[in-house]
Formats: sequence, C-alpha cells, structure tokens
Amino acid sequence: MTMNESSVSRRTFVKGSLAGLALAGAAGSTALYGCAPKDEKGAASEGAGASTDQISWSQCNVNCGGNCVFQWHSQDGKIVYMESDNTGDVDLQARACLRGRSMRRWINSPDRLTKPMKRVGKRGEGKFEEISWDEAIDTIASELKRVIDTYGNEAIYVNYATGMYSTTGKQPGLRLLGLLGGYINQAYDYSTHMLQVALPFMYGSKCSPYDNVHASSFSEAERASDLVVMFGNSPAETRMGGANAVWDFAKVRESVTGRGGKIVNIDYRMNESCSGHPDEWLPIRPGTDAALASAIAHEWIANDQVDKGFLDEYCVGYDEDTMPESAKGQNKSYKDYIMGTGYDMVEKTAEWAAPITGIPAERIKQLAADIAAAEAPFICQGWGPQRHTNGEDTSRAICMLPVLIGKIGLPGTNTGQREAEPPTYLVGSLPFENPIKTAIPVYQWINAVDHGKEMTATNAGIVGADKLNNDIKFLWNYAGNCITNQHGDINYTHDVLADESKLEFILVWDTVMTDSAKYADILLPDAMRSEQLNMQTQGYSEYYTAVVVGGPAQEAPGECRSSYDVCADIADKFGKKDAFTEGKTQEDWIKELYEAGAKADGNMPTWDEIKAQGV
Ligand SMILES: Nc1nc2c(c(=O)[nH]1)N[C@H]1C(S)=C(S)[C@@H](COP(=O)(O)OP(=O)(O)OC[C@H]3O[C@@H](n4cnc5c(=O)[nH]c(N)nc54)[C@H](O)[C@@H]3O)O[C@H]1N2
Ligand SMILES: Nc1nc2c(c(=O)[nH]1)N[C@H]1C(S)=C(S)[C@@H](COP(=O)(O)OP(=O)(O)OC[C@H]3O[C@@H](n4cnc5c(=O)[nH]c(N)nc54)[C@H](O)[C@@H]3O)O[C@H]1N2
Ligand code: SF4
Ligand SMILES: [Mo]
Repeated sequence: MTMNESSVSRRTFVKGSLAGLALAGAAGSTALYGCAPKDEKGAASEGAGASTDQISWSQCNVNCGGNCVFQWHSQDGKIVYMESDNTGDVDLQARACLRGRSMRRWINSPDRLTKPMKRVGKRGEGKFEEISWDEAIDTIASELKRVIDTYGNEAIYVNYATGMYSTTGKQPGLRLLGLLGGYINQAYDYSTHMLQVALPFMYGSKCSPYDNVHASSFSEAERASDLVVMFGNSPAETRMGGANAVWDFAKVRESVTGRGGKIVNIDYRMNESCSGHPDEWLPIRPGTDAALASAIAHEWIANDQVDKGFLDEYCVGYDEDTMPESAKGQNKSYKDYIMGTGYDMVEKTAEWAAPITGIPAERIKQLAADIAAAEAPFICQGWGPQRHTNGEDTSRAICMLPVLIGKIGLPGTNTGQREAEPPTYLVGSLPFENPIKTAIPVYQWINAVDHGKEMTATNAGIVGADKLNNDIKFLWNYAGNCITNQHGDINYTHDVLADESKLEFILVWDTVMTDSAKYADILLPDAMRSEQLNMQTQGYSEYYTAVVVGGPAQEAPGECRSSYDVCADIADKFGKKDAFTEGKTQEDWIKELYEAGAKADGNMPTWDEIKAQGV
C-alpha cells in the first residue's frame, strides 16, 4: 500500500482525537444520554459516556442536504456509539435522523469493501479478485491514458452520484480529470430533471428550479398563508433531520392551522408529513397531478374565478388575447386545452379527472373552491410528481394554479414550485476545472455509451455543444449507485454494459458492494468521511446553516484510502502530482478552504477552535 501524506495513520488518529478529548470533558453530562450502546439485556454498556471516550465530530454526508451533526465516541481507536448535535439553540439543533444515525452500523459493517479489486467474471456478474493498490492505480492510469489517446477526453464520463457530500468528496476525482484534459459532465440531475428542463419555459428565465430565486420559502407560508397545498412533498421523510425543512414545515402547520387555515397534502401514500393529520391527506393516483390541476383550472374558468387582468398583463398564451401572432386562430391556448376546444377536444372537467386521478369530482371541486377562496394560497410541489413519464407536464400543470388566480409574488403565496431552501455555503470545496463544457442529460448517459455520436442538442438534449463527438468509453463512478440501481431501464443498461466493446472501462469507488459496483472493472474501497479529516457545510432549514470540521473518528478498515490520496497517486503517473496537490495534504486544503470561508464570513472561529469544537 502506498501511504500518502494525509492517509489516516495511527498517529494522526490519536492527534485528532486528543482535540476532541478536551471537549469530552466540557460536554460532560451530555455524553450520558443519546445513543449509548446497550448490551444484550438492554443496559448501557460500561464506559459509554465515560471520560475515556474520544469524541470526533463529523456530519452526515447524505444527499438530503441536512448536514446534521455527528459526535462519534471512540474507545481504543474504534467508534462505539454516536450522539448527535447538542450545541446551539435547544429549539434548533442539527440532530441526525434515524437514517443518519444508522451510519454507525454502516461504518463498522462487516460488509465494508476493504481492498481494491478487479473484475474476473463477465461484466455485471459480480466476480472479483483482490489486487494491490499499485496494480489498481497502474490500471486506472493506463486505461485513462489509452482512452484519452484513442478517443480524446470527450470519451470520459463522470456519472451523477450523490453518496458523498463533503468539500473533499467527489472533487478530487474531478480535479484529477480536469488536469488530464477534462471529461463529459452530466446535465441536470435525477432529483429535479423535469423541473429544470421545463420551468425555464414556464417562467421565461433560466434560473435553476432549486428555487432560491423563484419560489417562496416555508417561512413565507408560516408568516402569511391561510392554505398550504402540497403536491407530492413530504419534508418529514426527505428533509427529516433536526435542522432540516421538516422543522420549517412544523412551524408552517402550527401557524397556518393556528389562524384557522388548512394544509392539503396530495400524495398516493399517506406520507409521514401528514400521517398524524389524516384530515390533510388527499390521495391521488401516481402521475395524474396534471389531470387534477387541469380540472381545478376548469372549475375556475367555468366559475369566472381566474384573474384575467393578471394573465393578460403578465402572461402569454392563456387565451386567444395573448397568443403570439404566429399561433393565433389555431385553438392552441391554455384555455382552449382546458375547455375542450383545443387539439384533443376534451373538456377537462372534474368528472373527466375523477376516474383518472381516483379523486371524486366533488372533492376536486371543493379543492378548487378552497384555493379560490383563500387569501394567500401557498401551492408547492415536491420532486416526486415530476419523476414519471411526462413529468415535465405535471410540474408545469401544478405551477399554472397560482398563475391562473394571480396569487403569485404576494404575501403568503408561492409559485407552485418546491418551497425555497436557501442554502448557505460557509466554505468552498476542493477546486477543480473542467475544460470540456459538454454535458449529457443524466438519464441519457447509457445512450451515449451505445450511440453517443448520433446524439445532438436537438435529438437528445445535449447541453453545451451541438453534438457528442464520441461514444462514452470510460465511466468514472465515485459514490454512486446510478449505473444500474438508481437509473432508468436497468435491463437495457445491463445489455449495453455487458458488451465490453461499447463502454471499455468502468471505475467504481464505494464503501460496500452495490448493484452498480458489480459492473466495475476496477472497484476501489473508499475511506468514509468520518475516517478522515473532513469538512462540510450547508443545512436545509431556512433558520440554520453550519460548517462541521472533524475526524477521523477511527482508522478506515483494511486498505481503504481517501480519494484525495488515491487521485494524487494517479496524477503522479501522468507527471501531474504537484499540479494536483499544489504541495498540500487533504488537511492543508481543508484548512485553507476553512480559513477562506472564515475570512469572508468574518464571524467564524479560528481553525484551531473549529477543530476542537467541531461545529
Ligand atoms: N429519507 C430520505 N431522504 C432523502 C433521500 C432518501 O433517499 N431518503 N433522498 C434525497 C434526495 S437525493 C432527493 S432528490 C430528495 C427527494 O425528495 P422529495 O422531493 O420529497 O421526493 P420524493 O420523496 O421522491 O417524492 C415526494 C413525495 O411525492 C410522492 N409522489 C410520488 N409520485 C407522485 C405523484 O405522481 N403525485 C403526487 N401527488 N405525489 C407523488 C411520494 O409518495 C413522496 O411522498 O430527498 C432527499 N432526502
Ligand atoms: N426509481 C427511482 N430511482 C431514483 C430515484 C427515485 O426517486 N426513484 N431518485 C433519484 C435521485 S433524486 C437520486 S439523487 C439518485 C441517487 O442515487 P445515488 O447517487 O446512487 O444515491 P445513493 O444510493 O444514496 O448513494 C450512492 C452510493 O454512495 C455510496 N457511498 C456512501 N458513502 C460513501 C463514501 O464515503 N464513499 C464512497 N465512495 N461511496 C459512498 C453508497 O454505498 C451508495 O452505493 O437516485 C435516483 N434514482
Ligand atoms: S436529515 Fe439528512 S443529513 Fe440529517 S441525518 Fe438524516 S439523512 Fe443525514
Ligand atoms: Mo436526488
């Protein structure tokens, strides 16, 4: 094993945990509650919470964005239990949800990958043989070189992957590939693909659907709304940590219902955000929200409840009056579509929508009347409804509701998009630059393997270029299960990947064997973030943002290494190690990034202080 300057050695581990020791004393009694390990009879095991604990801070790297705080308690260099946040305001702590807390079992799981491996069976068969780091790095470097020399850098694709959010997660790989001439990136993401593509047409601007610009935040609903309508949006499940959007939503419910208002949660499941409040739940058949929205629109048009003045002044295409010249007189307006004079000649009545959505016509009419009667309806959608065929139309149909009644941009209202989650990044990430600007819409990467050269901006939505110059030959997949498990049409994907003449090399880095990892040609075992010095910022609650610096809480198992060190070694094979590291270790980079953030903020602790206090 090639040991590098910032690999977690026993020495750095002890050093890191000593910083935590001072804090363990200060935290004192708080260490006595929380998640102390129990023995089989349920009694707290001896020593848990005792002063022999070494505390190392880190945070949850899961892509829910919550950035919840972990306090790892280690004994004899091994994590034994976890506590969460006990700093700051007792009403708003970044306490980890169950998903985050399960990380202790993951990090110490016997299923962790511990050695580099190469494929020995057929692609996807899952047969591997352990190899040395030297062989793994040699193979990756020579495959990169071969692919770049034969096809050019546009044959390298970095797959979308969300398993590791930290300032040094994916970035080392991107920095390395950037230095080698670049790579094809992914456009949009699996989370919000349809919204990102469709809504710029809706609002006439290119702002991202992450809503920091367009949408109102939950605090606006809390402040002034009297009716919150949520289409497929369940913060209690997908933003569930202590300082996450579910906290904001709890405040919304309290205020809105407190002043006599209502919450309506439209979901085919009685999701966790409404399960304690079943009166708020309106079940719908999946993928049919556009029919519901259209029937609501029909009610409003039929009852003369639309805000025609608003539509005429600010919108194009509601009815014939504002159709562009080129489209006039062809029954192509929104109103034509809804009222049965459009291309399909189907009137979108509540009776029409009822069998499609599974919601009785009377209930649809009631919802239409409720929204029309509200002073400040806050209409929003989660990202579930757009993750279906025709999802782009679903998201636009929902966004039409506030537009039709002119309840947009006013106190307590929203745009129909997801509530805004203004992220604050207190620190930056390891810098990288990709000279190639071409990107493939995420769901299309497998087509780019199969027939990339046929794909253009027009026929496949290629972004940043008119067309792809190459088929994809090298797949870089760090911390992602989107090769198969999380991707669309897995059977087709399997067939394309099984043909080794198409995608010539697949690199996967993970912590456990996954379905995607089975397709790897080389599979690398990653050190988890809590096993190295790491830093992360963000936090989805409107009221909270943080930066966490900490680790290692224990040595990574087996031969696991940090991606920074491994990428430095790959860079070395190209004579680019100095360009990659700039002479810095991972810790040097994190310190530099932290200090730059602290300087810009003007109100953050010093590096030594943050290393000791963690949050
Ligand atoms: N616990 C947990 N939290 C997570 C994640 C996770 O894997 N687990 N993943 C994170 C990531 S990457 C993302 S992108 C976000 C996604 O977070 P969300 O935007 O909340 O997306 P989903 O949970 O997919 O869908 C939201 C809700 O929509 C409902 N739904 C699905 N289809 C339809 C439909 O056609 N109509 C209607 N009305 N409702 C529908 C679902 O039942 C669900 O309750 O969550 C993040 N948070
Ligand atoms: N059917 C369906 N498919 C979906 C979705 C859906 O709602 N329905 N949602 C889509 C969305 S929004 C998203 S964001 C994607 C998410 O898809 P992915 O990005 O694949 O998300 P995960 O499965 O959470 O994590 C990816 C991998 O990261 C690994 N990992 C965790 N920690 C580490 C680490 O420290 N180092 C390394 N190297 N690996 C680590 C995990 O083991 C896991 O295999 O799925 C998409 N696919
Ligand atoms: S809410 Fe998100 S960030 Fe917080 S612990 Fe749960 S999964 Fe992790
Ligand atoms: Mo996502």
